[in-house]
Amino acid sequence: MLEIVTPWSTAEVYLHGAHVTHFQKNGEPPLLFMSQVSRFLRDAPIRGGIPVIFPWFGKPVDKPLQHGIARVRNWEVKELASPADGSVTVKLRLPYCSDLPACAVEYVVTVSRTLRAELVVTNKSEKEFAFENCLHTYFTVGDIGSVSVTGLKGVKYLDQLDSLARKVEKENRIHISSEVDRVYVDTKHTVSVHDASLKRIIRVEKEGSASTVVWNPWIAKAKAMQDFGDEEYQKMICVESGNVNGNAVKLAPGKTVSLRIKLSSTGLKKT
Ligand code: TA6
Repeated sequence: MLEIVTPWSTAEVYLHGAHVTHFQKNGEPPLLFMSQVSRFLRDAPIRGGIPVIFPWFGKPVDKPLQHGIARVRNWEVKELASPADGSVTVKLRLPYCSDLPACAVEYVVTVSRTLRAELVVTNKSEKEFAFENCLHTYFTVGDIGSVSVTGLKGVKYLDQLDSLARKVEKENRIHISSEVDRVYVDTKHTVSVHDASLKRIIRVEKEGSASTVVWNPWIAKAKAMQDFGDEEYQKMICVESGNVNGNAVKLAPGKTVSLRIKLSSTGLKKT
């Protein structure tokens, strides 16, 4: 695990899954949520932080694992850089996987006042490589009941709790009062998490992403997950950025595609 310290923040990145498990600005609560009962096992994903989902999202019938293989493989450090501006950049590489088409997969994490992450995939094969990708980010909130999510009004979504029924977001401010598991499609919008309890607004900016997933497991699913505390649903929300379902990537031979997120936070405006 790499521990990163900058003049403004701290972060942690595990080589297992290229998994960012911690990012915290000095003087603020952690931005990323980590389950207190996460497993740290070779063949299991870490629960919390930013799981790197690649090359599929969810659990296709013909696939052995939920959410792809990248998050349960050991990545290699390709480069560490700490330029004069005080930021720290970590570049990781997914080693060759026999169960993947020939591709080069890199993940670049840049820590400063903000946290930036970029998943870069190059198709090294002779055929089109179709895949899904998603940076499945868990955010810390003070109390899920005092949270609202903006930036998705009018966006179409697939309701994972209703057999992927296609719906349209009607709310300017989405409040969470039960399990929510929605794949918003064809959206490049920045999404904000307004946390009245911690008095902060988290911004999730993205590039190279047409899908945003919003998830909170709520009570029953929280109890059903072994690596997630029964009450932890009150302290987190996932706002995930990627290309899933109908937004899956179709990468021509020799081409490269990037999925980028920039996570930042500011104090709530005094009203
Ligand atoms: O983020 C949406 C989702 O697909 C949910 O359906 C839930 O399964 C979540 O991902 C967590 O998946 P995981 O495999 O990490 O337990």
